[in-house]
Order: sequence, then structure tokens, then C-alpha cells
Amino acid sequence: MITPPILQDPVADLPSPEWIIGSDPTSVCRVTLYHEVLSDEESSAYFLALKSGIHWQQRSIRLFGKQVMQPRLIAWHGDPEAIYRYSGDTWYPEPWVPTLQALRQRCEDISKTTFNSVLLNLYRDGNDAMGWHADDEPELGHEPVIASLNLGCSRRFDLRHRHSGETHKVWLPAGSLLVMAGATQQHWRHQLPRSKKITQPRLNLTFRRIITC
Ligand SMILES: O=C(O)CCC(=O)C(=O)O
Ligand SMILES: [Mn+2]
Repeated sequence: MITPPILQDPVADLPSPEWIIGSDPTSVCRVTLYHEVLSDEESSAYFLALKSGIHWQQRSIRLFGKQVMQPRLIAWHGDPEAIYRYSGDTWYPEPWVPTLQALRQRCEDISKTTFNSVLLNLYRDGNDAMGWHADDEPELGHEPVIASLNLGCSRRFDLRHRHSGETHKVWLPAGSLLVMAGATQQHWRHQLPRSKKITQPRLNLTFRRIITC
């Protein structure tokens, strides 16, 4: 069992968000970065607790007709009915644990929405990565809110508009939360590129709401 560190409060003290895409809550596509959602101490404690306490798996996906191992370790936790199908694979959720519930609460308070699942990615070093994609699977519903929490080594995250090619590159330090909302997944793709310079691990948690019948 992983024991969660005590979370800081209150949320009202958080620094104002940095708008990466869209400049206000009425924009069609909104990507917002909240810095220091977790203190350095909390980030380190959560990083260590999750890295050693989660049952990480490396799975293969079908890419250009071939089965290849995904370049990162993955775990899927959530409510029992939150079954996620992506890249031709089906993930049945592991149950919530106190650490993940505490972090979910923090992300819900900031993004002002509710989540029933979380995808965890462990990037062991800069060779681990995630290619261009959008979180637009049908079970995420129309205009999903994705709250993406960062722990461990800072990595660069890229967003590229599907048609215009407009690109934003943003560093995601430990303790920061990136929230993608509105029609972002319809109009933009994102990636976490490889980097030879990165030698340290990083953990990313994307809290999601799977639409269940
Ligand atoms: O690691 C990241 O920051 C991105 C993760 C991501 O895009 C995903 O899990 O769908
Ligand atoms: Mn994604």
C-alpha cells in the first residue's frame, strides 16, 4: 500500500495559469499550464511512491503492420467500469489507491471537473517518449478535459495544430499540471519527443473521464 504525503492547501493560493493555447476560458481550444501545483517535497515524495508502488507494464502496439514495444512503461487505474481502448489495446483498470486519489482530488479542484481514471506513463530516460497523437478515443467523449500532472525530470511537450502546423513547445517541470480542454483534441496533436540529453526518469499522470454506459 502506498501512503500519500500530506497535500498542501488551499488551491486558491495557486499561481495564475499560463495560457499555452487560448487566452481565456471562452476559447474553443484551451491548454493551460499551472506551475507548482505540488511543492518540491510533495513532487519528490509522490514520484518515489509511485515509481516503486505502481505495477508498471510495457506493452506492444501495432505500428505500420508490425508489433513494437511501446517506449515507456504504463499503468491504468480507475473505477471498475473505466475500460480504455487505445492503439489497438484494451486496458482494464487497476483500483484506485490513496496516493492516486489524493492527486486526483488536487487535479479535480484545479481543473474544476471530475475524473474516473488515470493513465500513468513512466519515461525511464530520454529514450522513452510518446509520438504525435490526440486523446480523441470515442470513450473520452466530446471535448474531453485531460489533466496531465508531471513528476520527476522536466521534459519538453509539443503541441501542433492539425492543419496550420502552428507549434508550441513547453517544458513541464515536476509539480506542474497541464490541462487540455475544449476542442483541443479535435484541432491539435501533442507529443513528448525523445531527447538524448535526458538521463533521468519522469512520471506523467493524465486524469481522464471515460464515458461509460
Ligand atoms: O507524458 C506526457 O506529458 C504526455 C502523455 C500523453 O499525452 C498521454 O498519456 O496521452
Ligand atoms: Mn496524450
